[in-house]
Amino acid sequence: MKITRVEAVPFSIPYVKPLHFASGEVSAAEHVLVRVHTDDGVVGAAEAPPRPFTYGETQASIVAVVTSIFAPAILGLSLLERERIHARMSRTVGNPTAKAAVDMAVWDALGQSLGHNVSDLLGGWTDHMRVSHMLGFDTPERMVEEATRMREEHGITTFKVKVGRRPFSLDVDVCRALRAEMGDDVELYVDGNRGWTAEESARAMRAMADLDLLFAEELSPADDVLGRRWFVRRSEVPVVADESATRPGEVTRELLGGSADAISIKTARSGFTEARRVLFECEGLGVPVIMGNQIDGQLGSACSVVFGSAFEATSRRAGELSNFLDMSDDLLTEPLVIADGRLRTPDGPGLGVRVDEDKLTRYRQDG
Ligand code: MUC
Ligand code: MG
Repeated sequence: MKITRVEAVPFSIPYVKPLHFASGEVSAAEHVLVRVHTDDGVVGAAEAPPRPFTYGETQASIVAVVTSIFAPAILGLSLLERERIHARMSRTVGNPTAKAAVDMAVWDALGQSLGHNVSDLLGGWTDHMRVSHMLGFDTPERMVEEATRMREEHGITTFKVKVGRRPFSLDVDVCRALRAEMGDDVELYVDGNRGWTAEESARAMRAMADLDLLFAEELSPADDVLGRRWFVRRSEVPVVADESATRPGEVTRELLGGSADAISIKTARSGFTEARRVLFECEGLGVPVIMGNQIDGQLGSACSVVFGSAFEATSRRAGELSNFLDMSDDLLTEPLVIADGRLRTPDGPGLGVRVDEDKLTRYRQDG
């Protein structure tokens, strides 16, 4: 079970429907496939989605840090030494999605070597998650249309609505239209990606006070510490920290400083090893968690459901697992299927999914 090689393969798959939100937009999945090889021929895989507007990483920076720093740091270690692998990568600051992909590829290889699914190794709570679909910026009519299609085709009844940056009256109109057209049974929450000021956040939430929103995520800038506390004290709706709480230390600061009531856990930026730390910290403090999405492809979404279904606290709420539906294609041999509003945890050893080599050849960008 010794690590002999770590690969970082950049690939690009176009989106059929680009996603727009307050901090940026994504029109192609320009991700990096990370593969960890062992001396007994096992290959673990995970994907890193570069999000420069959130973490400063690019596709080229992920390839560079994985191949020039992380690979030499972990070669020769056993798959069982996951804490040592984590510690060696932690010597380098930042680069969260690059570290996470290496970590999850190691877990995938470990699961395959032991003949167990990673979800069972992590916690084995359940075999599926309810799915929440993220609605990007558009007109109220088109956002209602997309939500209706997601409910009809996939049974999804929980929606995260992107808000912020554009005039907040438009976002209020969107949420009002969704509640009116979709009815009282659907779950709605909003994510501002830091696009409003604290005062705008308060005004927008007052204007939507009758819409029974579940959560309000990252509405104002992460650095406006006092503004965020001011808003949290006034908000009737629980406030979720996403970009402001990407690591255990930041989670502590946000929660104990009174700037958040709940935490978004993203395997794409925490891997499984650090996502566990965030989860257990939140459980210890009695704080709700949501499985978030880093605009992942199917491999990344498989990682989210593997982790989310492993624990009671992460599977209690719908997880954001459906962005891959907007992509024109993907890398897996067996596509993930969302039906009856649920995504099943893939069966089988490791992550339970495999990369299709022909597809990788078609989409890889390194020659
Ligand atoms: C989300 O929850 O914010 C968009 C930007 C980002 O960092 O993640 C996505 C989704
Ligand atoms: Mg968010």
